[in-house]
Amino acid sequence: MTCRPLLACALLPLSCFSPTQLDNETDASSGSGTSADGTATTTASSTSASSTMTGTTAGSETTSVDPDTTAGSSSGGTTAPLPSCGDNNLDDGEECDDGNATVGDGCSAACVDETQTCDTALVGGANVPNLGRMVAAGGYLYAVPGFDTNATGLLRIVDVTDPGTPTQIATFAPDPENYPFFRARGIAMGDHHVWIAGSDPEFLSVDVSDPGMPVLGDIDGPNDIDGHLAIQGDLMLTAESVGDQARLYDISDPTSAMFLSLIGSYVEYNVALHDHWAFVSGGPGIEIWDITVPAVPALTGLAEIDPGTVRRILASDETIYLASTVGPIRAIDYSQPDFPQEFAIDVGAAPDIALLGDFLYVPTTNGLDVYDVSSPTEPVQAGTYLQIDAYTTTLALDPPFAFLATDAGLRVVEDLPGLCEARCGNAFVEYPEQCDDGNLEPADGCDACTDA
Ligand SMILES: [Ca+2]
Ligand SMILES: [Ca+2]
Ligand SMILES: [Ca+2]
Ligand SMILES: [Ca+2]
Repeated sequence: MTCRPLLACALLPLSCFSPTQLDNETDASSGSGTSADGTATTTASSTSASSTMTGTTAGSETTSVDPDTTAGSSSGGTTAPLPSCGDNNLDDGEECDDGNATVGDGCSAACVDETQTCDTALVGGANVPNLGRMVAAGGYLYAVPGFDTNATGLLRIVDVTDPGTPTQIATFAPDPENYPFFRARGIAMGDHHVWIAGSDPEFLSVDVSDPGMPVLGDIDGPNDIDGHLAIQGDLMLTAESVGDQARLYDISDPTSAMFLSLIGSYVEYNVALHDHWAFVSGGPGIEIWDITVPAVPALTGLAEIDPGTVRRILASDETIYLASTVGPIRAIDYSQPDFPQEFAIDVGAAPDIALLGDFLYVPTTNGLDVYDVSSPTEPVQAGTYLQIDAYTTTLALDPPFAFLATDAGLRVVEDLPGLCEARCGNAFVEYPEQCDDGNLEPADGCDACTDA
């Protein structure tokens, strides 16, 4: 098991010094990009800086990673060797100093800790069946049931603070006397509250300040059928699969959502929010609405495509991504919001996707692919994990982990590109590095983790 140097190791101090990692170093220094457990780590030759991980949108699961807080990280550029590295004294800027210039003994010739690497691996799983939509935050996973609604409880809360052994700690359902027919579909995270869209009524919020003791916040809205929702800040957009328009709410008071406006033309099945834009998929295609004034939304553009049944719609600053029942993952350029244009991307087909900064996560039949979409029209495969023993239906991200709901239960993969930051000098090739020889010396074939 491997860790991000700051985030994961703070959470998992014992996991950061697994002896198995030493096995990786031979492979890593030879630049093969294949870890000891057989995980194929594709290291593509892209020079794009891909460490910007703010402004995340994964459905409505919002996570921010500030790369500036990760001290000592460098995945490119020119990093001068530390003059004091190798003097057996831990100096500023050194993660370790074992008094030698040997690579592969746990402390590299650049005084970078070799035991902490972005070594993509399956770290855990649990037989939590019938997981539907999920959102992950703060060491907990919140999930609504999948299509088989025989599962106990509407909302399931899984403790993943030890990702090797996820444990369901609580369930929640509204009072069955008053809400006998409530059925959940979409889920998103607000401020200390999980919001669930469903049917009869439209939505509810659950206070998860104490994840082991979930408490009903709000429950309201017109009757809906199998709704989805998106949250950004204090705004929530809900949609349903049959008829009617999407609805925008102010959820600054999570115990009392305030209706603001209607969005969309008709049959608005799935929704996304990004910046001051709302995206709705429905009968006419993908509509782009300007919600700068949330109470008075304005239809700005329409991509006239057959969206099918949209499982997930996500947006970055200029690109919309769709996972639907129609064909492969699709992308729409909305840099001109009044003239959105679909363009082809080759990232496969999947029932769900997630987006974190410049990285798009696409489940495969037996795992998960990661694409660098910093140039959206030319996605670069940045990593993959292909040893999941079951078919993935939905996913959620909470760095450094990706959580996959499969037909065999929950699976947890860690340290995929975008969920783990590359560190030049740790003798392990991590995306977007082209090499890592464990030193920062130039003119030896690997200079600043770039082939030279
Ligand atoms: Ca030193
Ligand atoms: Ca050493
Ligand atoms: Ca490295
Ligand atoms: Ca070198």
